[in-house]
Amino acid sequence: MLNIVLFGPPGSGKGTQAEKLVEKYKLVHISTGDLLRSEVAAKSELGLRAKAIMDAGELVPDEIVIGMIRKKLDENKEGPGFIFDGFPRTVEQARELRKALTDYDERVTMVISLQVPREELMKRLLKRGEESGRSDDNEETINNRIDVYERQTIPVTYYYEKMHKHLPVEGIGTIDQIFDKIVKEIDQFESFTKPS
Ligand code: B4P
Repeated sequence: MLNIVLFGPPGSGKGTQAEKLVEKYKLVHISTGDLLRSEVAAKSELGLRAKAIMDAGELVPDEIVIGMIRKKLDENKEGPGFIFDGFPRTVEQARELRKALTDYDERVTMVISLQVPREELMKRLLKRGEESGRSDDNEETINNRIDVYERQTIPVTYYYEKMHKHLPVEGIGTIDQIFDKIVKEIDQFESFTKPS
């Protein structure tokens, strides 16, 4: 299996690039943000709990997110692999992902880590907020989401750096230019790590 974590701050292009990667590599796309938003839309108990947290720009508790991921892995265990988009966002989530994949004799292959400066993130998310009306895409919440990312999510990069799986990619430019850089990283990493 090819298991890719697509990592980066809010607005770095994870969701955007994940869609293109899924098409190219035929992987199963798991976006914890999308899963949570569908719970919110369905007004489920989990969704009602998650909405207030998401609107504040905070992270939903690890056990909720990990439960959702385990369910998705179980439903797709025969597949070609996964794109994890927006997950893991804490070191605890990264450890739990490792455990869950180990249960299927699998592991994270690599982490593509999109690098985008704060001003650009703010610009993109404010634009999306205007176009889509997403309730967490307003200036105050975006600032908090980026702060939360720096505090709670950046440590995940050190976790994967130690395993030599963290691959930074500059996330500035057109969507296609960034996609080409990501594909290059994936193919290069695969050719280095695959037994010949
Ligand atoms: P997410 O849905 O993951 O939201 P996001 O971080 O904003 O990323 P997204 O993928 O949607 O945006 P993208 O960068 O592609 O999370 C939302 C909330 O859910 C979190 O705040 C948290 O509360 C909760 N949550 C999710 N996962 C969790 C977890 N694991 N643990 C706990 N809580 C969790 O795109 C942004 C915009 O930029 C788009 O409009 C796009 O068109 C544009 N864009 C993309 N690439 C561009 C480019 N190259 N140039 C210009 N614009 C570009």
